[in-house]
Amino acid sequence: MDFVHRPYQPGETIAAVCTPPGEGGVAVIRISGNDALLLADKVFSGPIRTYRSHTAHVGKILDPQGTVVDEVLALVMLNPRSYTGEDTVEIHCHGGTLITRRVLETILAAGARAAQPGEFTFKAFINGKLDLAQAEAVQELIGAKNEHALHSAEQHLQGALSKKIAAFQHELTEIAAILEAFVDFPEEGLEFASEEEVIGSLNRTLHKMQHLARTFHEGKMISHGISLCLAGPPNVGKSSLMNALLGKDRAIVTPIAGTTRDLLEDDLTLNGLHFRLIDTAGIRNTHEVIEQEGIRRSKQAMQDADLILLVLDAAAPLCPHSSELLSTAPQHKTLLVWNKIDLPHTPHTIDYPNTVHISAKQELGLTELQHAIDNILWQKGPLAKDEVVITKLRHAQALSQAITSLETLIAGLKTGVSPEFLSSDMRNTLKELGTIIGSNITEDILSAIFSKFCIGK
Ligand SMILES: Nc1nc2c(ncn2[C@@H]2O[C@H](COP(=O)(O)OP(=O)(O)OP(=O)(O)O)[C@@H](O)[C@H]2O)c(=O)[nH]1
Ligand SMILES: [Mg+2]
Repeated sequence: MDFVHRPYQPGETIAAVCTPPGEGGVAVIRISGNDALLLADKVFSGPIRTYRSHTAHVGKILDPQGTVVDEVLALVMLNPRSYTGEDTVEIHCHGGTLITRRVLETILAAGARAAQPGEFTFKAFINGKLDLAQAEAVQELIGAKNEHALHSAEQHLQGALSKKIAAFQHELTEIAAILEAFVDFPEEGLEFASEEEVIGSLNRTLHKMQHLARTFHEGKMISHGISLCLAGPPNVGKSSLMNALLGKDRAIVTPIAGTTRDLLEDDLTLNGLHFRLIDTAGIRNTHEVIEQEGIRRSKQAMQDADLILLVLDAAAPLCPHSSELLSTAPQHKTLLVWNKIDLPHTPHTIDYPNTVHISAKQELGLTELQHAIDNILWQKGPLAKDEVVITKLRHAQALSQAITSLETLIAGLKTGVSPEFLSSDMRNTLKELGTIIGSNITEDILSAIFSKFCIGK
């Protein structure tokens, strides 16, 4: 990530294609920087430098010999009213791969530098148009694969997460001032507030921070999707259930036990969430080498999955493998699915926290299954519409560090540790909160964040 590390020239003019590669009606090339208008003026047929901000103009892109490269629409956005906060010209040209490249080459030949991945958003960040959490939300918004993820990314982009963090910082900064005074004049004790008031106030902020941190459970599901593993003994109908959920004939189904040998994956959207569905080989004792490897993978998949559908045959007696799976599968993430209820059967009397009865073959009970999945996932109830959730591991880690420092600070106040320690804990708390929105951030973290962006964003 060159542009983060090398001495950055803030106003340098860069250009890149912002639309996805391939053929389309239009492609957009963005030019941003101090010389954006000057450069665009060199290649555009009209007097771009005289255009008012936020106006669009039809014209031609001309190469240095005056040959027409393409007929385009030029959109002028003067600083600071642009995405990057700099003078920006967007060229809307025809959306072919070759023609787009020619237009871009003409602009680069006129003196623009090719933009690095994420560099427009990086400019927006350093020019104060977006804080870091908002810049990351841009990437989230582009990558959103379900309604929940989109909603959360929009919220973050509008600054909902940043506002929460800023509110924590604000509340803590007031106490920090009291603590600093305490460090300077320890003999006078805590001034302006009693110790109980300070502890009470810190605890209130701590609880809000803990509440936000806990939303990472939901946030992860929303942004990364959920891995859902179908596991169980052979022949119970795991692959049949995979097919029923997907609504297509994805996995091979036969009456022969041991049909599925390998992991089989597909994507599924259920109730606005993205699932990665994984069908596995039936678990049993076998001497067959291929099947053994399949079973090893099944067990690994169960461990890695966010959620397990443990499928058992309702119409057959409980086999030793079923009993073993029932006792070893982690209950908090396992839904017991009794399949084949269309066949004559006496219900098994097994007490398991989350249980449903279905027939994958006859597609009975699938709605109940969906509800049961939802209940396990949203154990704390569905998200409130305006609930701000943490979706990024980076934010979750920083928040968790901030919480730890704050807890140490509160414990220290109660036990009367030396004031220097208190203010050092406070500084750590504020520092960690700051990294979420982009203060005290190192170049390496910036690189890691912006290198995930695509070119043109
Ligand atoms: N009657 C009835 N038969 C079912 C049902 N679900 C699956 N079967 C049948 O059970 C047999 C095994 O189904 P699969 O879906 O291949 O079972 P599996 O668990 O994937 O089996 P392995 O891949 O061998 O581990 C097939 O003959 C299915 O038609 C059901 O709900 N009712
Ligand atoms: Mg199977």
